[in-house]
Amino acid sequence: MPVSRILAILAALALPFGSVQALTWDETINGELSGDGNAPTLIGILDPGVNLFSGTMGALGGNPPLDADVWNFTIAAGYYLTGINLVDYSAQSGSLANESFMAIANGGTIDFNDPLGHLSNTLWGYGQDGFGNIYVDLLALLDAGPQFAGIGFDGPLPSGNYTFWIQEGSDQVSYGIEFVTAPVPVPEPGSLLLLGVAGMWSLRRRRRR
Ligand SMILES: [Ca+2]
Ligand SMILES: [Ca+2]
Repeated sequence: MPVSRILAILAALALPFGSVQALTWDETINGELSGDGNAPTLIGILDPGVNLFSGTMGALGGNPPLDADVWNFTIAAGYYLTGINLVDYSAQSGSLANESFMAIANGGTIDFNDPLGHLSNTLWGYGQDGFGNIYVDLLALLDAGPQFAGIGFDGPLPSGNYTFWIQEGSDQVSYGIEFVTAPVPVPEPGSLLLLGVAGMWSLRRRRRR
């Protein structure tokens, strides 16, 4: 078989894996996500790559009952959460001025009434980037928070169990949010070698003294 043919087959095989959408929760198919911070919808371990959550929350005109969506998920050992990306956000009223709320907590529950225990929380929606555009990097917004008290965190979220809560108070909002996981990189042999050389260097310096 010519090399070009083998390469073509390899490329065809690799393509579906490169564009694969892992776990998906669509409220119209998989059911309404929980509205109870003490009993979130249990998602389980997120798949490697993109995990899409889509649904609606709030209520038209802000008339109660307001739909909250809360889900619990686990980042597997050896992985971390590298992104929470907003891929869809539209208000039923057509308003472009909406600001919704989101919060994340460690563990199996999230307290709706006490933000002190939240890992982070903040407003999100239209206009968050200051130019009238949707600010799509929700993880960066949470990283920059908490906006309303809470613990705070830096960088990608490590493996563990988390509960995520989104809430809209004045409209009905349709959303699509991607949770992206990736393997925690292991040091490359080259950098290990460098560390080894650096270690020997410091040892030599110490011995010389
Ligand atoms: Ca919902
Ligand atoms: Ca709900």
